[in-house]
Amino acid sequence: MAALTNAEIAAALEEIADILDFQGANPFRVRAYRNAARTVGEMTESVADLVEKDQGNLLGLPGIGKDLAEKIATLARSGSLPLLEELRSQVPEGVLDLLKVPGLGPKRAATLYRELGVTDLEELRQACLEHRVRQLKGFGEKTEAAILEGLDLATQATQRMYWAVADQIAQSILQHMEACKGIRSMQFAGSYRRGKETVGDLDLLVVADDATRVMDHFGRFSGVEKVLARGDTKMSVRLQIGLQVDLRNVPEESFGAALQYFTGSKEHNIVLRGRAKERGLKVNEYGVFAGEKRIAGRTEEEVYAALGLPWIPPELREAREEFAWADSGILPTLVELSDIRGDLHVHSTWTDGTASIEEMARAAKARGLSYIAITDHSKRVSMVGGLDADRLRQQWQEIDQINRRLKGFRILKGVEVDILEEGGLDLPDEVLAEADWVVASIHYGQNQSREKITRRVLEALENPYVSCFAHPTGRLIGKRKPYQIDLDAVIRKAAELGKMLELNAHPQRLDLDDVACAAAKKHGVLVVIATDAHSIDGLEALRFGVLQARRGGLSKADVANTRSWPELKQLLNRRS
Ligand code: DGT
Ligand code: CA
Ligand code: CA
Ligand code: ZN
Repeated sequence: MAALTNAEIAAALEEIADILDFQGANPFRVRAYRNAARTVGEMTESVADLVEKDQGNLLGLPGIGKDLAEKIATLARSGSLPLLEELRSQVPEGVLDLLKVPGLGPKRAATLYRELGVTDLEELRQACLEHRVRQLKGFGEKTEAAILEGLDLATQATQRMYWAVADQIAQSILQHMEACKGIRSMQFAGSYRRGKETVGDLDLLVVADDATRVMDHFGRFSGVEKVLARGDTKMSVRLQIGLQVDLRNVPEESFGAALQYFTGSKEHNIVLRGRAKERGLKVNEYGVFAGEKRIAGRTEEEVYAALGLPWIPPELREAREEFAWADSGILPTLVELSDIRGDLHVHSTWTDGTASIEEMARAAKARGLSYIAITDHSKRVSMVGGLDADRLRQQWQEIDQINRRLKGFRILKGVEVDILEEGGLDLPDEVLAEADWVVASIHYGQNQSREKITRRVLEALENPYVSCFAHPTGRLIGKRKPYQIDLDAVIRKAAELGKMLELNAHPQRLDLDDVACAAAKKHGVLVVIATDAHSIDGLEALRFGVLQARRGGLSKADVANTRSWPELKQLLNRRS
């Protein structure tokens, strides 16, 4: 039996934290499980493999002591954990979904459960609509309205999965399926292949002579909780982690057509069908047909060519501009991970990171990068020990020393300076002037009006020492809505002043999103793909950012950090 993936282990740890939280357990205990979930979730090496080699390996991970190491090892080996089973039996199914409603902490969720008997999101919606929530002590009309609004986000979050998590699952399914004899081709389609920031379900296509054997093998994948449906060529399962996976066995001569069809998007396919019709052709998941005759279908290239089109990268298939581009021969060559030369948003143990500056630098170098900017928080973020001018200058001295030791790599002296609630930056200009790279961002006053937030940001961009505006909308996918901001005005200002905008690559942020990336490109604003890594494994996020940039149609030239540092520096503050 295959071992659990990191994503599955992280989900189990997160669930323990949720239940403990809900039960009002000691916050430190809850925090320990959440931190462990984050550590495991961000790791690139398989925890199950680590455990198999030597359980002691786990003790070297940040925030994982003896007790947690044992629990993680049990999970990784057996796929379950007595503590989790025990906790699950103590709360009704569905009640934990309540915690996914933004602004609904464990205490309030527990009150709703205790006082109103609410056990899932639908019942909570009913309770809000019937105004029963506002009658509870400590809730009120405003809270009820906020919960109702948050419910939409929460419902989404229970149904869709972050791309990064879906990717871990998809890769372990592929690995499992590779052991099955007689599979000639195999590929995931759907939103996963298009690189959407969240994935509703996974769609796997195979070409094999013996569909029965393939489906039997598929059913033995360790993560399968339930077989939902099974026919001659199609099978659907639900995984324990909550994701559905559809598997289809298709004829070899139709593989390209099926791949095209099931990759979607639906909107892209509708346009494609229309174009086929104009040419007197028909296109479906079996091929392109002229009357009864199949004229294409084996490969995607063939399918697109039969319709007079070049092959279109899956990330662009959203019925936006891809057809217009294809027709005028200007489909962009999309940026690739290997184009990226440096990471310009990285934290260290000087604030809330878990690795030292030198460790982060060496890890980035090992990944093939040639520079990073250390951008720890400024003092306003007091919770994590944000840096004042003195500490920042001390940090820069340390960076000078490390730079002398490192060959073929450069650590830039940076800072993530907070844009203050009432406007202005958290550090004086004369300090910012000494930095190589200044990232400005908003952590406080996120509930202000659109005018106010936009004004704060435009002012920050006016500062001559600010290089880049980070995670521009502040959203957390499925968890926190973007703050009110006039992104168009921000993009225009950035274009005018030669400032850059960040595409924060963290899988829960991906901020800017694909549409905003395209808008930045249109205005000639350079996008910086940066990880905001708080740990060595956090550097992995670069590839999620690249995928989002590709969805926005960005080429190598549109992404600032595909350049060497000296080249990039020359473009900073260059007015259009
Ligand atoms: P998801 O799973 O919600 O993240 O999004 P998709 O895009 O993976 O959607 P899914 O799994 O329902 O279907 C996979 C692809 O199959 C979809 O992108 C396009 C194609 N498809 C499914 N249903 C239809 C349909 O009714 N019409 C057309 N033209 N294509 C469809
Ligand atoms: Ca899908
Ligand atoms: Ca599907
Ligand atoms: Zn940061």
